[in-house]
Amino acid sequence: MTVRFGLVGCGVMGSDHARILRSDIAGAELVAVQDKDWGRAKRVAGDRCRIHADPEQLIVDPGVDAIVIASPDATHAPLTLAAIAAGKPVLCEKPMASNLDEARSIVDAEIAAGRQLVQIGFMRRFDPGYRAMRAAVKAGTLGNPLFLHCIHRNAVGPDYVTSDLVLANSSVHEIDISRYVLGEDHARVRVIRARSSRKAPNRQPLMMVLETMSGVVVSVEAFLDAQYGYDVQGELVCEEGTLSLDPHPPVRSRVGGSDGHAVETDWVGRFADAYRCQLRDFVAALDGGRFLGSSAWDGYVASLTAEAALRALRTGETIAVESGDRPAFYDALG
Ligand code: ISE
Repeated sequence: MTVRFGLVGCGVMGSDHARILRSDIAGAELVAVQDKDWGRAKRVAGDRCRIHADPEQLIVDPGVDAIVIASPDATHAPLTLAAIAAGKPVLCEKPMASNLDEARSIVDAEIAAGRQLVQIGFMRRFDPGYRAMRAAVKAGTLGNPLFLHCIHRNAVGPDYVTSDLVLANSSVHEIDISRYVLGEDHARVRVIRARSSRKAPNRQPLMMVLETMSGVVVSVEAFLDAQYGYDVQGELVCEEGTLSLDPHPPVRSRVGGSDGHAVETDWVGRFADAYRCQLRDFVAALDGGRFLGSSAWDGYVASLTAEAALRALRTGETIAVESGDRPAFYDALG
């Protein structure tokens, strides 16, 4: 079976998804693209696929079987709803929605459609390190988990990103991956601001602290302006030992008086394998398999928790996370 893909958004992530679909995924073909910048769409399309001026047109194109959404965040929810209405499976970049009403409407629309159509691009669920952590928690090999420490540093964040947006755009990854690794929801959240770096006076590095229902403490440093590179670290501390992500590339260099590993410049390099596996498994799910990534419900809970974190940031208080019961539709998906 060949799945014919339509891609909405040809920026950094969209062009990487296009590259992966073309070079790494058996059973996938990129047949149509859309971007509000025609020149950018043309560069990604090459001479091998159709270009649509309008994303909704691409979604209903009868020659397109499945959609990848990598357009700006504010468009994610309306386009995901359009894909559900067209009955087409959709892999949508995070965050799933810009507000909770939108997020809930996606969950409701998918349930009404009666089958799973939505996967959210929380690609870290396909990273082998986080997978190993989840497996250890499930099997209890190191005893009960006590802490999950996360570090999320970008080299240089864009100017428009405020401290608020850091939570919705970056820390939302840790919100999702913590639920994935620990297998449970969060109960409450607080956020502490560090002083601003002189390199980025318009925002503050943040420390988010989440507590899970069973009392595991999750610490998340979110620092967009670390200068030296893109650095995601994680350590799971259990009763009988710890597991840490190994963020290093496979080679180590000795050069110019130093001995060590290069640091990636951004998430595309750091999570290259995860992005590839995410698309490979998405295609496998469309070919009769099971969706292994974040569901629309996971996307909704991530948005809800990010909103609670935002309130915690603004008020300085500890805020309860009240996601409510997972609909039976999602329980049945496993
Ligand atoms: C970016 O939008 C991403 O999705 C990356 O995965 C994340 O690490 C980065 O902080 C975000 O800005």
